[in-house]
Amino acid sequence: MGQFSKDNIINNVLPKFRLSGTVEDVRPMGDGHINDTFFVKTLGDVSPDYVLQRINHYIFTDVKGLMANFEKVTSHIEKKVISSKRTEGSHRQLKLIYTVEGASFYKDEDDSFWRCLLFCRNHPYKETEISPARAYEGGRALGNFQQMLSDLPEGSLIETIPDFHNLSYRLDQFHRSIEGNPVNRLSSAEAEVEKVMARSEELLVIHNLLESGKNPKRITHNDTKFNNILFDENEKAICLIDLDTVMEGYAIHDFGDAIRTLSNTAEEDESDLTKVNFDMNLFESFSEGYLKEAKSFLMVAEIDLLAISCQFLTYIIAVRFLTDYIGGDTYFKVSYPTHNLVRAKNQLKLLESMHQSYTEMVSIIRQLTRD
Ligand code: GN1
Ligand code: MG
Repeated sequence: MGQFSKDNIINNVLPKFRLSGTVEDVRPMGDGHINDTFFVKTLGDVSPDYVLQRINHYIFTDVKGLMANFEKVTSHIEKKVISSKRTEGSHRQLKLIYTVEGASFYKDEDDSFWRCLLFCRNHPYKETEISPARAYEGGRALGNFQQMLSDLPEGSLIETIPDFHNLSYRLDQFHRSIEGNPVNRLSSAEAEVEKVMARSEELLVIHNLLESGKNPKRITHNDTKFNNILFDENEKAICLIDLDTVMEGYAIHDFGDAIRTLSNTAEEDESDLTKVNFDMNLFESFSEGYLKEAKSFLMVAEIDLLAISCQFLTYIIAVRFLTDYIGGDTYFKVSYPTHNLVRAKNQLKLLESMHQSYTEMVSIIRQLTRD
């Protein structure tokens, strides 16, 4: 559990929250690259289990604002769920557990920020063996999520990470890391640097199109890794989790990021690149589900960018992984020194595979959006 001992969590952190039941066990959970997440098991079957998270406040610098976003988003969705009277699909929601003092988070003496959620069971499945039915459901869940947040009043949410999917900014960071070369890793990443450079102009065109204002800003999730969608035992989506980056953004970012993770035939940090390929069937199923929900509110300018958004997001994340590798691993959690380089190589291979499939992707989106 890194620097957090189970005893410290049980004795000093959990008592600050309004939990019911007796804590039986605390263990690390999930594979997020930013926050620390723990599963809190309570004794017996009567009281619920919980998820405890230590928020990375070096990355999310305004924790108060972030938690205010969280409360607004979850309560807005909850109201929609209640009024729609729907019980299946993505119509359940994360539930915050307040501190005994009624706050949405607890700051301890070491300046760690903790929040607690009701545990929501994700029926386990293998990420490299996703069925088309699950992909379709995931697509619907995303479309539905964007739809439910579409009437949040403007200015409701703070920007938790400025310029998050801003490619021009990400490329500036990339160039700065190359110029600085702070830990002398540049020579071990030359081929990848070259691959990034080779696609920059072409993909900056997409960035410029977005900046030109033809695509409306919406409330979007911005971290739609497929494993941020929870599923029940019938492969029905429960809800989207990891809401820290929910803020104003572009619908296509969410679509592209979900496809980036779903359509990869290997895990994001697989080092054997022969295993990394783009899965067209999953792309098609997800797109079908997404468009079933989103076709009614998406503008033509957005639909036109759906296919390219997959390469766009894959490229942005590749740039971010490579920047972090060259810069000395200051952002994403790593388990070994070349972890970020391996992730960047993986994304660049996926990008290449998507690039080859692009024409077919465009025609699938066309077919799915034909009236
Ligand atoms: C981070 O926290 P996690 O692992 O869900 C990152 C995403 C990246 C992702 C790559 C706040 O998400 O943008 O796509 O890693 N989140 C943040 O796996 O930077
Ligand atoms: Mg996340």
